[in-house]
Amino acid sequence: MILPVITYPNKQLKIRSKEVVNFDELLHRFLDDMYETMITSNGIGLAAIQVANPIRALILCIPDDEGNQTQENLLEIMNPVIHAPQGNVLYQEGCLSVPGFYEDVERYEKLTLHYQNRHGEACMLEADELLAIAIQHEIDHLEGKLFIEKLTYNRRKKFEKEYKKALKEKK
Ligand code: Y12
Ligand code: CO
Repeated sequence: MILPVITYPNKQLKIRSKEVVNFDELLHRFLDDMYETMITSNGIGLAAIQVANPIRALILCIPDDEGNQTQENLLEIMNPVIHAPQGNVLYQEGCLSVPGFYEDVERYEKLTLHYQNRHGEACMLEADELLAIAIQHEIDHLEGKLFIEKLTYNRRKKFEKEYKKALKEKK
């Protein structure tokens, strides 16, 4: 089932999501719906709060070298914790909850991630490049933060003006 994606400035995006405790059929069905929603929307990452569920769950599907998003590359991540972040990198980010806006954001270059999979099993991965950036972007959603909050004052002002104008034109 495709779920509606909440967009800025919806206040739900500011909620700090709660730990996942039940790794049951309901969670599995929800993760499947998140995947369908993300792929249909041309996304590479989605946090549960973006579809109005305030739990610490996110999914990522980074395209391979040919640009294909295969289900083999799907990561389902519950209760993530970042360890040993290293370096810094700038990357132009976009978000399904802030449609039509892309801006450079600074992130850690590499990190280790501890998390649980859909069965509640403890997992660990080492991430760099786009995966490391996407993990940080999605974990920020779990904290109720959007990438636009990392912009400088002037860039944020420019964003608010452009975004409001785009919203008006959509109506
Ligand atoms: C690097 C930067 C950000 C992330 C987080 C995941 N972000 C996305 O998946 C963004 C997807 C996105 C898709 C859009 O739709 C189309 O391109 C058709 C889009 O378009 C519009 O808003 C018009 C914007 C964002 C991971 C890694
Ligand atoms: Co996002």
